[in-house]
Amino acid sequence: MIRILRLLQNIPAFLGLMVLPWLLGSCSNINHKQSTLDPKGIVAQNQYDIFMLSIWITIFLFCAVGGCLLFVLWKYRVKGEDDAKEIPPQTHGNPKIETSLILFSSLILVILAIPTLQGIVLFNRVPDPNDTEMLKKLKLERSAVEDAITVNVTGKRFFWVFEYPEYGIVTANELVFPASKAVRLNLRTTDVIHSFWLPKLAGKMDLMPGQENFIWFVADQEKLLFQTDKEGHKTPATIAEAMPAVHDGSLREAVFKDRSFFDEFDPVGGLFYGQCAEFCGNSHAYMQFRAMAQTDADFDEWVHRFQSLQAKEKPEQYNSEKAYKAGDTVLLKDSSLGEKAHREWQAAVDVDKGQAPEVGNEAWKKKNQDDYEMGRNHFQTSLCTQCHAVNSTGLGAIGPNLTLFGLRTSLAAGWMQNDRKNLTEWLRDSDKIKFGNLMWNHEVVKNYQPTEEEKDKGVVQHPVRELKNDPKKIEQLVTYLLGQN
Ligand code: HEC
Ligand SMILES: [Cu+2]
Repeated sequence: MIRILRLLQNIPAFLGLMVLPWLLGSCSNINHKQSTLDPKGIVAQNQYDIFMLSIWITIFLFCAVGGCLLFVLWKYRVKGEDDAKEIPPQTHGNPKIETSLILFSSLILVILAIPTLQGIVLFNRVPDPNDTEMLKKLKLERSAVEDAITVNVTGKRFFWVFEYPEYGIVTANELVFPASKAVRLNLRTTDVIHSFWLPKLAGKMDLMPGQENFIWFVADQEKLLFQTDKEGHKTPATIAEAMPAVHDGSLREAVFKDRSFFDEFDPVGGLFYGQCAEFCGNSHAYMQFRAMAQTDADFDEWVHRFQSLQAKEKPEQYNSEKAYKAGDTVLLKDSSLGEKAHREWQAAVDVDKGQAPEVGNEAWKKKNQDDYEMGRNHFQTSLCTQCHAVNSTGLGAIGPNLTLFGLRTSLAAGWMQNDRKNLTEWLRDSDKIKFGNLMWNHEVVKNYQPTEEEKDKGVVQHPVRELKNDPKKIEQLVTYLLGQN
């Protein structure tokens, strides 16, 4: 009986032994998308080094204390029947051992404190370009910190706004940056506390209401030059392969190729995955983002494309009193697209006064396909413009900026692949995909009062919630949105 009980006692240990290989197995691929143990930049590397130092110290302590314990258990074990009856001499304390243990523990704390404090200083600001000693120590080029770029990051329930104040441009959910430069991030929130976590590059920092926090990172270009297959096997890659351009859609192509959205490994070395790491409401887990390293030339081109769209004057209504130059764009009502709908026309040559754009007039060309134009019109009439800016910065907008949205790889804050199918689902019923999201649940939508005209047509709620009854409209909106590229 006792034997059986003894055996039963060992079951947890047996189970533990069986689980161990599985646990170790899951640790073997530490280069998955959001791994802290796969640093690719100086700041993350620094945090990793401190972490590993404390790991090694704790492993040493574990072995030292455990070893002493085992040694004592073995040395003073009961050897014979008589042994058990004799009580060993009783002593109280040992000043020598105790003092040396205190000193030793303090020493360990000091060993941990020095790099930690150094790390906090490093984390706190981009190194001074004139501090050559520091730059040498960090193996950083002077230009990397001298030409550092600034991004104002705003956390909103449940997505991210990325503003580049030096360039006057705004985007959302995908942070594009030059791999050769340091990136300063000013972190703010307009609602609750969020936390910016970009594990492979920057670590983690909270965004607090009424406070501006700060974080910076710089990628280690050498470490980005690889590609990863679906199983996590890495192969070396050229710059173009590791950092495909965002501005011409190459990165989008690379990410979508032979990859399903939830695969564990990032296909190219220059792509990073981030996450909100502070519970901020029901869709918190889906508040993700991406950071994309680019060559200097590709980054400049991306900025240039944004600038040309976001600074540009909106096309004006056609005015018959005005002459137009080749390339000018105007808006003119076109009932073939729908009641009250407008079309963009582009002058093919210089046009005199009074030559209104219309089909058959060679001087003007339709700027876009009909479906795109209809989508653009729905975007106004379905009140998407209440919350979204397209081709303008619209910094205070309630929703993500949709300029060049067709170049983005992900949808709904990194939560889905940005393709026709998912975008259609999103517009049909976004609450089903991302429960609690503020495109469906914002008070602007919830408290919407239809106009008399809308009531006559049977509309009872905000047009965003009516979309599911109109697949054609959704299709045209999708064409318009993905056409922003
Ligand atoms: C009440 C404000 C509001 C209205 C109206 C609205 N949206 Fe949104 N939209 C949002 C918010 C907020 C998000 C971010 C949702 C999230 O990811 O949590 C969003 C997200 C999106 C996204 C994904 C963007 C990204 O970066 O992933 C698209 C596309 C989009 N909306 C299109 C539309 C279209 C088309 C309409 C009109 C039919 C529309 N929205 C109307 C607030 C709104
Ligand atoms: Cu969150």
